[in-house]
Amino acid sequence: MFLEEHLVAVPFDVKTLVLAVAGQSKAIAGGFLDHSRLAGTKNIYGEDQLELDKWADQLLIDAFEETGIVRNVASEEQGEIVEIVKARGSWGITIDPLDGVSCVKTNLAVGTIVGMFNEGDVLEKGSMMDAACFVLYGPLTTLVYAYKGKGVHEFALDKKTGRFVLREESITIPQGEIYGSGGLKSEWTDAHAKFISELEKNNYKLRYSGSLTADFNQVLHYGGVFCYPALKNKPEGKLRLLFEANPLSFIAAEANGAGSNGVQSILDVEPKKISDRTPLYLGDKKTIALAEKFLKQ
Ligand code: P6P
Repeated sequence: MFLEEHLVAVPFDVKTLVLAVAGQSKAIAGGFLDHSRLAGTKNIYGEDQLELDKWADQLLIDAFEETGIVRNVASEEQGEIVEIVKARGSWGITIDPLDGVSCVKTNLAVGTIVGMFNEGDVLEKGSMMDAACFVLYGPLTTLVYAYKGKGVHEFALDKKTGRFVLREESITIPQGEIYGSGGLKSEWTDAHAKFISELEKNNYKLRYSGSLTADFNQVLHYGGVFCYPALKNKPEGKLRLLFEANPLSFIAAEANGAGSNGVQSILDVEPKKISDRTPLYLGDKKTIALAEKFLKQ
């Protein structure tokens, strides 16, 4: 089954938005060689932007504008929310155009992460999200989408035909024994260090690539947990609430898993500003419950 056929099961607007991402992902997948120089600019987090970041960002913003149904786009690469005045629709979109872009240098998988709100307010809690998707640029280019209540489904790009073909339907996160944790061990809080030590005592295996989308995708298929915790000198952690934590927590929850900041569901966190960061634990329900048991102490 092709992506466009599978999307018949969701509202037409959601189909339009997911297909807009799928369309641009083909251009992005083909652009890594030509756009990997530094752009000489920094994003709202003060991080150096590659040409890739800005190029992928503009491709996606233009594609969402082209749909005619998107009113606001909040992007990790833009300082402010991009208002699309002539839009006839009211969708609000969050994008991390190229998450993990520093991994392009070492040819590791990187991703595009998208959140979709039909009422247009991208600063709503993640629980108000209607749909989310991510693209993973690895040995395969895969697209995973979720619409509220309709499960999580994965497609792979057939580069011979340019079409996304169903690879796995109704994915649920199994109880697994993989863990990945960001941050320097010396910066981990005692609670997080005790959690990781408990995982290792229970034979969890370390898998960490430095690319959130790739590391989450591994947990989506094999279970366990990906975490980027609060650190001693960074209580808010590193990852972005709107652009990374919310869409991936939405997908995790739709796959019968969970996303937490260590004390509560990410989807219940009230964003304050578009640049909010958050500690993040994504994984199977049992492992996330164990994380919260340690982190709440
Ligand atoms: P560190 C990539 O820069 C990113 O935002 C996520 O994709 C990834 O999980 C994390 O940062 C890696 O951070 O500190 O391990 O390099």
